[in-house]
Amino acid sequence: MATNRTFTMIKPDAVKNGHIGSILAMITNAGFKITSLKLTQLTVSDAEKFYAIHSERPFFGELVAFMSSGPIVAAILEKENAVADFRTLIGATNPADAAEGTIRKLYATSMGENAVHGSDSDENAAIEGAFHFAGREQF
Ligand code: RTP
Ligand code: MG
Repeated sequence: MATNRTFTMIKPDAVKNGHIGSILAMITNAGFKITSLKLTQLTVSDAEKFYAIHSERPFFGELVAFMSSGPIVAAILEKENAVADFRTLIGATNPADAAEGTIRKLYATSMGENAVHGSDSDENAAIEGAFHFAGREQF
């Protein structure tokens, strides 16, 4: 299996609730290497661009408002099979369906406020990483 990269955000709910350290520890303990990292905040326009794929969905307005509501942690992560393994580590979108021991099971509060983002493909991981990090911030 090739080493590749995924992109994640610790969402505003988890930052607000004090879970940055615990979530980063779970990520590194699961074998992911952090190659970019920062605390930042999305503007409404940034959130609309980042989640443009969901612009026709009924929850889009709520999603954009939530994702721009406070600071987030953005990171690029490296590991073998990074995209799929990270989605396993975070668990299902709805924390009620997330497996025991996953980040969302532990820290998400609802379907909308679900603690973390994980890219859904290698292609989107590259696009999302470049959206957040300039070349000199990528290691
Ligand atoms: P993400 O992109 O954030 O990693 O989450 P995901 O792949 O598991 O889920 P996705 O279908 O891509 O949805 C993106 C985010 O939109 C919010 N959402 N709310 N209220 C709802 O029915 C609903 N459905 C999705 C969640 O914050 C989800 O993570
Ligand atoms: Mg998604």
